[in-house]
Amino acid sequence: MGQFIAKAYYSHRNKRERRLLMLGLDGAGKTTVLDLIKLKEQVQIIPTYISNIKSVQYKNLKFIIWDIPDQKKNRQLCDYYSYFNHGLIYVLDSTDSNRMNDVKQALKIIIERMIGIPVLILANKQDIAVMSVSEIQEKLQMHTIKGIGEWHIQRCCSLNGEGIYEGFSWLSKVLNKQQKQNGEITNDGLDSLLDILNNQQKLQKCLAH
Ligand SMILES: Nc1nc2c(ncn2[C@@H]2O[C@H](COP(=O)(O)OP(=O)(O)OP(=O)(O)O)[C@@H](O)[C@H]2O)c(=O)[nH]1
Ligand SMILES: [Mg+2]
Repeated sequence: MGQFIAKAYYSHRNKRERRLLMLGLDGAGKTTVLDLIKLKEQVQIIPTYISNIKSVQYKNLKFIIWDIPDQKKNRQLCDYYSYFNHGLIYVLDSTDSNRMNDVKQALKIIIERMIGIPVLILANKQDIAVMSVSEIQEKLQMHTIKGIGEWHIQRCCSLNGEGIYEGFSWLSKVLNKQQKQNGEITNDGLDSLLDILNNQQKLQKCLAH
């Protein structure tokens, strides 16, 4: 009986998990966004896993978010992206108009690799922004990317939290809608991925390349 309850609990719990990638150029504010949510939502950091995979409860969903610093150096980690395929949070620095082409290019590469993935773009640092959301939209030309699914650009400031919850709320609505249309998502592969990532030696080797 106990086993049955445990199984039912785990299967219910897993059904509500969504694995999200968090990408963005260096210094865009990814870690600040996650730290902010952590403070407000009592995030439970998975202690034995590498520190930049975090679990955040948002309404009925539990997001497992992988914040990946400096994607250029971590190219080898791209092989693991496909496990975090329920949604993409792309954080961009709204003061950094010089690197918008790099942002556009990075988005194109990842979206063409993960066709149809819902994309939340956090236009961060709006407290000191030099670009408005409409300017960012104009520069990114999201609709021209092959395989683009639902996407949304959210103005935000991760220092004071403005806009962050609106962004997550949009994402959770899209994910809940997809669940209704496509049925429950299973988490095949997550445990093995975390095992791999847990193996620090292998990860270090990846980072060294
Ligand atoms: N003014 C302002 N500064 C911000 C905001 N969000 C982040 N920052 C600052 O931007 C800097 C970089 O933030 P991080 O969160 O470390 O950026 P990151 O994307 O995780 O960077 P990497 O780990 O290097 O890829 C820090 O000094 C933050 O305090 C914001 O909304 N407004
Ligand atoms: Mg960081």
